[in-house]
Amino acid sequence: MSTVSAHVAHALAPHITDVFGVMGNGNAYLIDALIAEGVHFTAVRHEAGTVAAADAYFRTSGRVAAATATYGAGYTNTITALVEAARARVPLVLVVGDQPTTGPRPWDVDQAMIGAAIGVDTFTVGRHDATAVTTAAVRQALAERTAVIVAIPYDVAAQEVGDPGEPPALDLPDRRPALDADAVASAAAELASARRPFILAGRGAVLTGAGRVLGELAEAVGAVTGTTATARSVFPDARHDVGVTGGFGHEEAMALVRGADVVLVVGAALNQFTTRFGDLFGPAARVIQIDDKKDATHPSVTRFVRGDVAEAAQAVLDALPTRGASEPGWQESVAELTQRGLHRRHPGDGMAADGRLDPRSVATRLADILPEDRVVVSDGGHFIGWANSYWPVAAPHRMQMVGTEYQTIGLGLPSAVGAARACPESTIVLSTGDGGGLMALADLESVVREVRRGVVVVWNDAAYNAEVSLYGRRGLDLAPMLIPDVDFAGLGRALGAESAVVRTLEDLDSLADWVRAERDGVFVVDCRISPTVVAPYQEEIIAAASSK
Ligand SMILES: Cc1ncc(C[n+]2csc(CCOP(=O)(O)OP(=O)(O)O)c2C)c(N)n1
Repeated sequence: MSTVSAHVAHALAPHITDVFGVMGNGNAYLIDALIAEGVHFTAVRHEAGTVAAADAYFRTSGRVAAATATYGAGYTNTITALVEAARARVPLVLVVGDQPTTGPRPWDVDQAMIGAAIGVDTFTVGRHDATAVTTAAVRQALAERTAVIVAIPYDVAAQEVGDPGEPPALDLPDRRPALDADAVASAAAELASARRPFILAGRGAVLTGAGRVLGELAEAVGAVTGTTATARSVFPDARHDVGVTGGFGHEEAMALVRGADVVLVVGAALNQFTTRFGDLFGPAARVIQIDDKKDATHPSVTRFVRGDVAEAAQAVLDALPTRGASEPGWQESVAELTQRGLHRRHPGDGMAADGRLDPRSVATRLADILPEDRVVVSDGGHFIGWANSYWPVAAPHRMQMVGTEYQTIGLGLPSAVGAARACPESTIVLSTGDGGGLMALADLESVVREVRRGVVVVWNDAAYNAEVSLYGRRGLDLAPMLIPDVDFAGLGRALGAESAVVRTLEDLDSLADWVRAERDGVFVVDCRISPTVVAPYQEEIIAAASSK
């Protein structure tokens, strides 16, 4: 005999390796059954972390994400992370308890309605359909690349319902939009005629594994390439790549991009950050966009090709009438830039006038210290500019910016746990602010317990500096934007990590020694940086906000 929860676990097990969870009355039987099925269970300490860890597990490994929480309060604690996963097109199954089939108890809420409100479908299992319903949920998560909820009503979770039998085949429907051959041919002709072509790849290129074909396309037309912040290093050949575009980009490289006459945008939505609030491309540039969305996502787009990103890029490559039409020296201009310091950034002044560290100097020194096998996980906040501009990225899965789609902070610590499960052989480096770090503090315990080898970099400026730099300048009361000097090194030590408070650049030597010793464990570097050094990308945001 086996329970409804065991049927759910049995249907899930062929599709997942890992599940991240917090246990409660609503999912106790499920977790037990998943473990019995051989699925690896990782405990996190806050339910937001269950989804955040699973989401980062997918982003880093490409494998289906799974999380679990109990009903009611456990479920509602997951919502912010769940919105992020759904909007970031992460195939994720969240299994939760739910109100009994007999109706809500005083501590229940209408969970399916909350799911509907955030655009995430709920698949509620019954006594006799748990296997089929769970399989349908997995099918939707994968076919639509989205998050789904499997809900187990409280009164059926532990009911014995007999042998689950073999789960039905997944039979994934092909949801790729049909390619318009004329649109492909026109895009290919336009690209082939370009004198200074530029190919910009975004996360859609990473998600569909388009890196190789985009590399061939760039080679065929003689294009300069670049990426959005979430697709760094997707092009296999770095020689003609200007790296990240937008506010994290290098000034001269962005000037080069502005000189492009034809731009091919692949799997990038062209948001305000990528486009530098509209300034990335020259006014005369023709902009071709390949995306699976219904329509072009930006007014600058002059030609839209709808399709699966990798498939459409391949079709454009196949349809090229000529090869290598670009201006002599166009691609080589990237090499010149590289010689002149494309990958070097302002080294900072060591110390800022307020006696705290210049974050640019810390970022520069950390770029030397951090091991090359790293997977960087970055939470959100003003500090994101430092890791993104100063630390090279070896492959797309080695830099994960979490929370970007929903613009949420506070998912960094549990995301590091998911990345560690995805890449156990790598050093996991978390880049977090003090604000986001405190929001997710419960899962510092999970990081110390679960990350085999990791470094937690806290950009500790005693402030919500994204706010200080914007609203502080406008004269709003600073007090709510400030945070006391929190001792993250002490917090780390209390939970079993090694750590250092970093007040001078020399204080980073202990981290360098630790990295050199190649020891396992987690090292918390509590970097006391100055809030007065504002990142260039943030200046762009401030300028755009004040021109409105
Ligand atoms: C869940 C959530 N709450 C609040 C915000 C607004 N917000 C954006 S950045 C930020 C400050 C983050 O502070 P910290 O982590 O210390 O990084 P810093 O900006 O100081 O570099 C805040 C509060 C948000 N994006 N998400």
